[in-house]
Amino acid sequence: MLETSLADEVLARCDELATFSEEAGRITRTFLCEPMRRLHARLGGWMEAAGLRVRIDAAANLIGLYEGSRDGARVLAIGSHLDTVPDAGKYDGVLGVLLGVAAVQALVRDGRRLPFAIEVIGFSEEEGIRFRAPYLGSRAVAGRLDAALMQRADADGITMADAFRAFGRDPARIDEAAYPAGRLLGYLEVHIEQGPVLEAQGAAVGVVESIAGQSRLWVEFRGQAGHAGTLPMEARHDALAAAAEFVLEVERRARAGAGLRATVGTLTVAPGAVNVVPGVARLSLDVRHARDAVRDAAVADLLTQARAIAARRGVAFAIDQQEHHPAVPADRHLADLLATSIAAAGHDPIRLVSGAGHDAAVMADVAPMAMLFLRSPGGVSHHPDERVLPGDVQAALEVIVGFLHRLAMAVHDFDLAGDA
Ligand code: HGY
Ligand code: MN
Ligand code: MN
Repeated sequence: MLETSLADEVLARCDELATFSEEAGRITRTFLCEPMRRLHARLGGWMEAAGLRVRIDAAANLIGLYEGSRDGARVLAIGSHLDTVPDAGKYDGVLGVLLGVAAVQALVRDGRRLPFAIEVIGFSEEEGIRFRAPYLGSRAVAGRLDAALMQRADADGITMADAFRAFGRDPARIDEAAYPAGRLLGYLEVHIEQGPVLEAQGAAVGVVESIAGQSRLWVEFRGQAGHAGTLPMEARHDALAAAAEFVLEVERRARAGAGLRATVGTLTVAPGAVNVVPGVARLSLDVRHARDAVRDAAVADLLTQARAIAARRGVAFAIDQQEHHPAVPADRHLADLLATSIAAAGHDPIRLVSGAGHDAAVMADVAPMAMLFLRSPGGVSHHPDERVLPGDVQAALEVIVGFLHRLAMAVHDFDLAGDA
């Protein structure tokens, strides 16, 4: 039985990292921001003290290496993200990175080297807030970052290339973040569930079977601005009224589809004045479902509805940006190994689908992927009230360490750990 002290340390570290924020009194840490640089120094220091060799890669991911028992051993990456949504909780992303560090601390304490190396990765970007594109850190590590994204600007007009330069990274060298083919033995991500399933089952932890697909779109209704006092109601082409109708349609459509989630999370109005009829309304649309065909159909329906609303109101409708990420299954063997480790730690090995997106969905493209979830009290996440239970953190740590030992035995039996 692992001591509680490592789990307590993980939670104390989550508290401390929550203070690295772009906003006073709230946790907001977007891609390549200044607080992230300071967070790297603090977390990198903990990694070094744990026995990891630390580097910051070309995509500003923080990576700590724990060598395997022999040279040229392949790498098990244990990762999650260090960025946050605006006004975030303390655990989304960060907890998984700190549990990876704690697992290495447990190995070092027991004097164990494994037949594979471990790299604990704190991904630089996952939430897709600053540049409206998610998974940037893991996309770079997977060699899947589209170079055209470098020219995309944030809300202040700063391009991603310039943001990299300001952070001390050369955007022209982003390709160097990609792992060489065959180097990764697997990828493990540990994360809070962010939903109600484990809590409803009374379970501390669970194994992710698959990660639901998601579509993210940014769309625009363009009508005609005008004088709020003089423009007759029947002569208006109010962009916000069209957007409002669409928002309610999004809610109605998602409520009608089992397992469907659809959200309008941003809405901006121009020119944006009390006495001007809105000329332009821009909004985001996030659509999720475990089955890609259901999500695709919902997106298509909603776009048809948007065009119909626009036509009826004499406003234009256009899609500004869109990204679609398919559902991703976990690797069956690694998931089974996690389930065995959960059972060995005395817990029910519950399996569940992740409604949230994770770096694991990208990493699954280049390595066998598994995810361990911790119960989220109240299912609360993307909110400052996000919590975890100390006993669940301890259980997760015990499961991770058990998983590492089982994986070590499996790769030893099949001699999978050497150079590919
Ligand atoms: O949006 C998501 O699902 C994740 O939290 N990035
Ligand atoms: Mn998140
Ligand atoms: Mn997350």
